[in-house]
Amino acid sequence: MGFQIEQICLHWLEMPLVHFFETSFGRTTRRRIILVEVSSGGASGWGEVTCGEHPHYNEEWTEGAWLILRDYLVPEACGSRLETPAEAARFGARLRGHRMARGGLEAACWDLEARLRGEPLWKTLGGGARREIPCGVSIGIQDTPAQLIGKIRAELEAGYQRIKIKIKPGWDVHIVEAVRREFPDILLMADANSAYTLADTDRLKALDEFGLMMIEQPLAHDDIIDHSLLQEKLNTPICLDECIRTRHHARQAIELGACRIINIKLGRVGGFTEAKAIHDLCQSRGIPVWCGGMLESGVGRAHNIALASLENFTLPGDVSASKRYWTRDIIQPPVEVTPRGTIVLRDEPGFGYALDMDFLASVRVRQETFCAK
Ligand code: OSB
Ligand code: MG
Repeated sequence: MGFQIEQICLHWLEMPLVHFFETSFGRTTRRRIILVEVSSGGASGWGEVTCGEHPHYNEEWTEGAWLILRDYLVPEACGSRLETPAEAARFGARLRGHRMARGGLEAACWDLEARLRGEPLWKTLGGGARREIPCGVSIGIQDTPAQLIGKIRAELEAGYQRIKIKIKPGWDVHIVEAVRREFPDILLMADANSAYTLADTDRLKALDEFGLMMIEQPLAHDDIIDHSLLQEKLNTPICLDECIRTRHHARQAIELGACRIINIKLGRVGGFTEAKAIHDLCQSRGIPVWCGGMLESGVGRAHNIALASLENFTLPGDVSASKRYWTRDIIQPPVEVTPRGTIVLRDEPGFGYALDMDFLASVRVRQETFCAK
């Protein structure tokens, strides 16, 4: 199909989270979210920039992403003709980093293509390997272990298939032990967000005892070699998140034995084109993948659902119901999870949900439109 980009609108939203989310790098209570709206022929496609409010998960943050979009990506994209949405991956290809900003624009182009074709985004992507996406939850560091246990119980009762808890030095072995004692048989994993070094090998090795599905990104955000040394020592599979930004990193990590599982995040890798390439590579090497989350609004959430319908997303992802994050989401209906702990794919064109434009306008604090004549 293809299209010419006639207009791009950037929307900056601010929305409080239902509950704070704490990782080894800090606590988030309010999200600042950039949506990218790309228009052509009377239709609009939407993408979400998934960076945090501060450059702690990676180097990107909302304010910086806005400038990268305004000063680099949007001027390059405006007026461009794309034959396929995969060509949108070229926008910003000469920049170093800033993949989440690029990914927001790229995802909007995929959504627009799907809408122009009148088909669901999962179909445009070549997904739909399953009609229901298996879902897990990511539970942040809490103020007390009892609060964590209570939250886990509530999520299990809601049907979620696996539980991920965040760990950091001082909130790790005894916490995993307490959770295991309470829930001996659940699918359980831990995410360290780069809080450890090889000097902590014994501490991480102590986690082997608790039958975790995986430990996510224990070491530095940009390291592959030390993870391969650590993986040799652990029985628990390592899953890499932060340090896999491209198919090139995925290949290096697999060849060095740095992980046995990869978390694919649409923004972190710069969009659907790179996400699909990493997915395909992992599939050919027998490495299962799952879809990570970045506390997205309904737009990014819907994109994650489409992505997670690709064949090799065999493990439950961090893709969960809107109400875990927002009292009101910007899409209609909100994303809901079945009692089986799944999200059912939708057949509407594009990302599959309607935008609640009135509510979106009420949480928008900044907006800029480009390349309209
Ligand atoms: O490491 O997976 C992560 C949230 C913000 C930054 C990093 C991470 C996360 C999550 C949340 O784990 C996943 C979600 O529920 O969206
Ligand atoms: Mg992670």
